[in-house]
Amino acid sequence: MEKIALITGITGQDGAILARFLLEKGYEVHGLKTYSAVPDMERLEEISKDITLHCGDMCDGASLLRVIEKIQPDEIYNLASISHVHVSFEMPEMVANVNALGTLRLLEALRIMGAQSGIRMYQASSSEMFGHAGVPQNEDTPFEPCSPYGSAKLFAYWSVRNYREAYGLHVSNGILFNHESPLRGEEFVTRKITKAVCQIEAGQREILYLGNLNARRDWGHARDYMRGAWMMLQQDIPDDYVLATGKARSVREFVEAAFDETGRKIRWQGSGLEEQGVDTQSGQILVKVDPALFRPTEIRQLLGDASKARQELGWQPEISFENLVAEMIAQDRILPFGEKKKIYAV
Ligand code: F7E
Repeated sequence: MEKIALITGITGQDGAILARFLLEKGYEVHGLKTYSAVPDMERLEEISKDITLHCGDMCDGASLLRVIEKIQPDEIYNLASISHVHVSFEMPEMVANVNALGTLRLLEALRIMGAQSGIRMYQASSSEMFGHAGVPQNEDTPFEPCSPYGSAKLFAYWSVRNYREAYGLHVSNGILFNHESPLRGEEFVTRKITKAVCQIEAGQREILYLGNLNARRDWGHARDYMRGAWMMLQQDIPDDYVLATGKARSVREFVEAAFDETGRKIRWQGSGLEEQGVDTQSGQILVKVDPALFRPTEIRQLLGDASKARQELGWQPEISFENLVAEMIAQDRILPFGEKKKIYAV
C-alpha cells in the first residue's frame, strides 16, 4: 500500500528535495504550509500537482494535531524551522517558539495519537548544536551550542529523546551538518557566493561582501542528506544519527571553488577586516569583508563523523564538494538575452 508522508517546512530547500524523493518512491506526499499573504511556492512549482498542502503552523499545536488526524501519515518529517543562525540572534524568542516549542507541539500531537498509531517521526536536528565542541563531532560528542538557533534545536533534540523513552514513540533525530543545493536560500553563505560569482561573471556586479572567511563547515549535498533522513525512518528501532561528509572547508575555500567554476583564480591579500579576494589575472578586487556580517558568537569549525550512519544505515554521501559547487554555479549562471532559467529540478 502507498505510504503517506507529512513534511513540515515543505517549501524550504530540504522539504522540496525530500518531497521529490518520496514521490519517486511512490509515497502520497502532504506538506504543512504556514499562512502567508505571499506564499513561497517557487521550489514546489514542478510538483505542485502531485502533493497536497495543508494550512498549519508550528506555533499552533491544534492545527498540527488536526492535520495529522486528517491524513494519518506513516511518516512525519519535521523540517520546519527558522533556519538562519544569524537571524536567531535578532529574534531569539521567535526562533525558540518555532524550532523548540514547535517540535514539542508536534511530539504532543504524536503522544495524543498514541504509540500504537505507528507514526514515525524524523526531527531535523542540527550540527549547530555542537557549537564550540571539539572536532570531529559524532553522536557521543557533548553539545555546546553558541547561538539561540543551536539552543532551540538542542531543546527539540532532547524532547525527541525524552518522548521516545517516555511514551515509546518512533521518533529519530538526524543531526545534519551543513547541506546545500541549487535550492538553498540566498541568505546562506554558499548560495550567496554562487549567485554573486555568476553576477560578477555576467558583469552585473563588482564585489561580493562576506563576513567571517575563516569559518569552516562540513558542506554536503542536500539530496544525499534527505535520502539519509528517509533511511533513518526505515529502521525498526528509532535512533539518532549524524550525517556529514567528514571534510571541512573554509568560507574562503568555497569562494575559490565557486570562482574557479567561472574560470577565475583568486588571490587573497591583507588580513582581518582588510582582507580582499583579488582576480589573479586582472587584479580586480572581487571579495571584501563587511563587519556587519559577523555574528556575536561564531562556530569556528564544524566537522562531522558519520560512521554510525554508514555502519547502521548503509548511508554515505554520493555527491562530491566539487559537483555540488558546479551544480550551484550551473543554476545561478545568468543566461544571455534575459532568458529565464527554470528553477533547478532535483
Ligand atoms: O553560514 C559564515 C558564517 O549561514 C556558514 C543552516 O542550515 O547550517 C546552516 O547554518 C558560515 C558561518 O550556515 C557570510 O558566519 C561568512 O560561519 O551558510 P551559513 P550556518 O550558520 O552554518 C546549520 C547546520 C543549520 O542547521 C542551519 O539551519 O559562513 N559567513 N560570511 C557567512 N554566512 C552568511 N550567511 N552570510 C555571509 O555573508
